[in-house]
Amino acid sequence: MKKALSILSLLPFANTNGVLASELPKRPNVIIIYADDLGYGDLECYGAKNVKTPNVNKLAKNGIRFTHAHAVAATSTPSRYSLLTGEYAWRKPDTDVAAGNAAMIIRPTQFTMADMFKSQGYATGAFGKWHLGLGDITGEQDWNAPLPASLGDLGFDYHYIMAATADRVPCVFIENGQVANYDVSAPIEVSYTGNFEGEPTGRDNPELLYNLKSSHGHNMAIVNGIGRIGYMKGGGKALWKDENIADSITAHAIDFIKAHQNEPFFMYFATNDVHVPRFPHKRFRGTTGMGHRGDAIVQFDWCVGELMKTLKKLKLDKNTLVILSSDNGAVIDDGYADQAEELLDGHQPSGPWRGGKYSAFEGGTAIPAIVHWPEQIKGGKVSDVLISQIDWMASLGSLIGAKFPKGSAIDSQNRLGNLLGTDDSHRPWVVEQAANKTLSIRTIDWKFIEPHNGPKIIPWGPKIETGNHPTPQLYHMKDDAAEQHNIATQYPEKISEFTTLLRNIRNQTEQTPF
Ligand code: NG6
Ligand code: CA
Repeated sequence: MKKALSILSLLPFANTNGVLASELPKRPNVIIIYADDLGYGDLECYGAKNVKTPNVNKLAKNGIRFTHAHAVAATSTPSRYSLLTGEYAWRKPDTDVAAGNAAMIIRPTQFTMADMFKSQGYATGAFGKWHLGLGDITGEQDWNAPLPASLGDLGFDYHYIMAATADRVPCVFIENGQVANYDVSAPIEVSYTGNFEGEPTGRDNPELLYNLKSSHGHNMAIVNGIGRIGYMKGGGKALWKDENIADSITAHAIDFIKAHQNEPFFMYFATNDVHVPRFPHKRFRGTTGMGHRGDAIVQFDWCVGELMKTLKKLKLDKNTLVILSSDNGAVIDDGYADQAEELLDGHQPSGPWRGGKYSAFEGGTAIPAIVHWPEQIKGGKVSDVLISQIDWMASLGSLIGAKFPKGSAIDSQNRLGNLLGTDDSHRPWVVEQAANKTLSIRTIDWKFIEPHNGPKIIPWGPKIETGNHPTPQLYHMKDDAAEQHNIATQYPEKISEFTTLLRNIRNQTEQTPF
């Protein structure tokens, strides 16, 4: 980490000895652009052929594109929990894919990435998909009043978010702890146990699914002609239109940038794209031959372009650190009949990796990651260094000189040099969490998957290999990146080494630097 330190010494908050404040570069703004279910192979700069992503390509060209970056988990809620707290989600109960009426999973007493930026004088904002619960008690939220617990309690000065996912009720935006654009004439009720009298459902009224039909699940409430998970009543003019979600979160994010252009800001910009229901705005429809899924990637790229354009216009582009990534790997059919599979035409959403979203194989957590910061990063670099999103909190914390309260972010290590391209040493190991909570360890050379007795293919819809096997699996990633040849029986000493390492990590109760 030596070289990283030399960069830090240029920065005012790391070392101000003997230098006038006016001579120092300004603290960088930090934007995390967090796509949903965007696979390793979904971007042009990662080899995608059937979709153009010029705005993301430009970030990669002028920044660092990582080829061995990992989300912490193969689904959204645990990945986001870990990114925002620096703690493995599997340490904490109730961090699996959350319902739309889950209580807020990160508790206000926890030190979050937003708290960290706020503690250093940053303005902080969250936009788009949340999926980490709201309010104090699951199922007890009154959506017609300010919520008793929301992102304001987690260090965000401002938020404009979706409570969970676009396929889960309530289908309304939450702005600073209350329903945005609230419609007094249509009080909102939400349930994940039973329907409200007189409300149609996808199951009983398939003729009302005029925008998208489901392929599995998604047959409860109908909003905007699309079946959802969970039941909902009311909402009126506050209900979102899926085709406008990208526009809406982008417009709010741009307003936030403009409002805070004269002070450092941290923005968590989490898109709904390319999660289901994929229903891009009509100006993106048909821009690829891949149907809604491909067009949603173009819509995502457009959002990136709008944010970058705004930064440029305000002359903030040079000193804004942008990190673009995804919360988990790719899925093709995730429950709506959007022809994602039929129209692939050779496109490989997971790139070279086996499996996809949900999976213990690499496709579950191997994700695109790009870091862009013209003031400090020369650009044009492709980095093969092994990194994990678990470290982003400690790394960004070190960049801004934040102090961590004892017991916070215990799994997050400062690997800032990796992110800025000054340190190419691999993380010694990365822990990956599959949807069924199977843990794997990835090193640059090896992949170890702990045993699990479940089915080989997800039994409830998506055609994805789970990675389950009743005995430990071991792959030599240098020769077998596609995890085809399980060589566990040939290397008993490796199996015992990884089993012990995983046990030690599981038992860890405080930060233990490598
Ligand atoms: C699944 C949903 C899927 C998606 C996923 C969570 C069904 C049939 N499938 O249960 O569509 O919402 O949960 O995805 O309901 S995540 O990216 O937010 O983790
Ligand atoms: Ca996701």
